Amino acid sequence: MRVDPILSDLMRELSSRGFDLCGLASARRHDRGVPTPRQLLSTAVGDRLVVVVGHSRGWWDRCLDTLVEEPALLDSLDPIDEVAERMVEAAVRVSAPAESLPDGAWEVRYAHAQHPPSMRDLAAQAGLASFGPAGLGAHARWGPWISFRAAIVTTWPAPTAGETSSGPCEGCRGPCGPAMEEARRAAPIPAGATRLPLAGWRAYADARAICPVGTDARYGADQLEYHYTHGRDVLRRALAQRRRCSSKKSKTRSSI
Ligand code: B12
Repeated sequence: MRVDPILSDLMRELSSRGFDLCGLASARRHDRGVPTPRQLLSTAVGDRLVVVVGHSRGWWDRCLDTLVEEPALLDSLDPIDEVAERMVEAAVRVSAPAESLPDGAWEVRYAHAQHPPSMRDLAAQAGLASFGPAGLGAHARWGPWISFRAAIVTTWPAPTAGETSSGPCEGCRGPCGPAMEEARRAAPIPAGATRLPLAGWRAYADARAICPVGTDARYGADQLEYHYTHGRDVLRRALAQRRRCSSKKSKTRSSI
């Protein structure tokens, strides 16, 4: 079986769903640094190629579109995580039908799962982000306004070496470090936390916004608040706004 056509199809399918920040990494290299439940491979198998799935600001609109089409998703535990899962699964299904793969199916590991892989490690390996003094990943074009959603563990051999792009944080002693320290002082993160302290989220967001790279790619107000708080009310507000915009557009169209 030839890897390249399926891989290009997969990248295209991911990109058509708004995942505009994808790359390749090695499962074995990831596993070296992380504890067992978060590892991608069992010790019995050789190294495998991992497709790292992330996005910049634009993906939010795709999510809202999906939620408008399927409002029942709003009742799920975390609607945005649910949309991410549906999109990644659809991309895999369309580009790599199970019957074309040896040794059974691929495994998709989500960034939001209970024992997630280290998306920071995978993003660095894939050359998608460099890490600055605050530990935030930043991309040359989008700065820190990027998120990582999933790792698709394929049955293909891993790339022999990781990407070597230096990224925008290389040599930067930028303002994010002190700003993030300030946020951590103002709203300390308790050990084992799975959410940021709600009262302090703006300080963490400010530490991201202080980065001079990708300022035109910052998340919009609702997107930002949701990323930091996961508030369902934020999502409802964003959807209401979207409906208002589309009804205004259709009124304008009908009056032309
Ligand atoms: C759990 C988690 C958290 C916990 C962190 C607990 C802690 N010990 O700090 C909470 C909810 C508090 C949190 C907060 C934030 N997180 Co967080 N977090 C995750 C998540 C879902 C899992 C991490 C994990 O267990 N990985 C598995 C282990 C093996 O890998 P690891 O990389 O060693 O994991 C450690 C670090 O990643 C650290 N951590 C988690 N988030 C962040 C963010 C920063 C800036 C730093 C320095 C460290 C850090 O916590 C992990 C456990 O110690 C990841 C997604 C993922 N799967 O990687 C996102 C992720 C790492 N977080 C992210 C972000 C943006 C943040 C915040 C800046 C804002 C936010 N949206 O909440 C803050 C900053 C907090 C900080 N430490 O300064 C992004 C980073 C993207 C980027 N551009 O760099 C990720 C990749 C999520 C995503 N969808 O993109 N996070």
